[in-house]
Amino acid sequence: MKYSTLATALLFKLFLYHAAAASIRSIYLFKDVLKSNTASLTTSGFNSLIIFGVGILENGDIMYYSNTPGSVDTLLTSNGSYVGGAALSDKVRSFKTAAGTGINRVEISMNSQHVRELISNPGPGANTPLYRSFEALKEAWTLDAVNNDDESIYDAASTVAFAQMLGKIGYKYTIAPYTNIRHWTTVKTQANSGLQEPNLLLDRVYLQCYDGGAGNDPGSWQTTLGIKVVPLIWVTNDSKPSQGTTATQAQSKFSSWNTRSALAGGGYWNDYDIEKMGLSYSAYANVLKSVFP
Ligand SMILES: *[C@@H]1O[C@H](CO)[C@@H](O)[C@H](O)[C@H]1NC(C)=O
Ligand SMILES: CC(=O)N[C@H]1CO[C@H](CO)[C@@H](O)[C@@H]1O
Repeated sequence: MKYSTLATALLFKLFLYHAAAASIRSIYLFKDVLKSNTASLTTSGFNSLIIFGVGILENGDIMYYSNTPGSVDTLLTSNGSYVGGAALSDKVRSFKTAAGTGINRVEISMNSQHVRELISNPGPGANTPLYRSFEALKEAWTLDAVNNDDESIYDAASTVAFAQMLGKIGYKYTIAPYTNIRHWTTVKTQANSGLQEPNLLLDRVYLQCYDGGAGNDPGSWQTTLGIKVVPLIWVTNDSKPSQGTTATQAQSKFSSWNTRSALAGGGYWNDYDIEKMGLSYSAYANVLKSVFP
């Protein structure tokens, strides 16, 4: 009796572990979420959406920057309250609740502007505008994680303090490096100090393997970082065609990387180009489903 209870508990743990360890199939949302094709984004086979272009202002408010013609920048929080409007919160919430959705994780992606200054003064306390802004936005958008796409500041101490503040609010923290592996190794090691799977704070690494990061080898990054990575490639694009990757080319890139060292999943930069270039969400998502089931 005792033994079988124990066995059941162990099996359940094993099941949970595998459920939690499902491969990551991600795409960055560069296009205004109010204008992109939500049905395709949620039902093509992706499970993780990362909303690009969110930023912190000098006073700790959060802005959603427009990257789409005809859209305007939208203030999301003001002095710790959500002010982004119901249209946006309904849209972002729908990613995980729409009929037939495969999305189980939504992240926002930002650079590190103003993080160092705000973490130094007034600090990461629960009464600060910065803390309350992230708390309000998490609630309004039902977010799971904040993605750090710092490509210029690289201040490890404030980055880790910010990540820990987000962890207290209930976010996971993720990174999107293209270079500076030493910085990211420091951040990962400090953010996850004393933590084990599945309770890691910094639980995902989306590695840019295009443009400035075109030479990156996901296998060697994950060996150095000590955590599995999710390589990102850029879909066919008319601004830097040389960095564009068709679904067929993506299939061979992802599968050859994954054969050499088992990865956490794969992902794409970005939805705007898929729609602008008239490409198929399903074709790109099917590649991820086949290499990272
Ligand atoms: C910001 O919010 C705090 C907490 O609700 C409040 O005490 C403070 O007066 C507000 N500041 C401004 C400028 O509205
Ligand atoms: C993500 C990105 O840089 N997309 C670019 C693709 O090409 C168009 C047109 O050249 C640009 O406007 C986009 O910014």
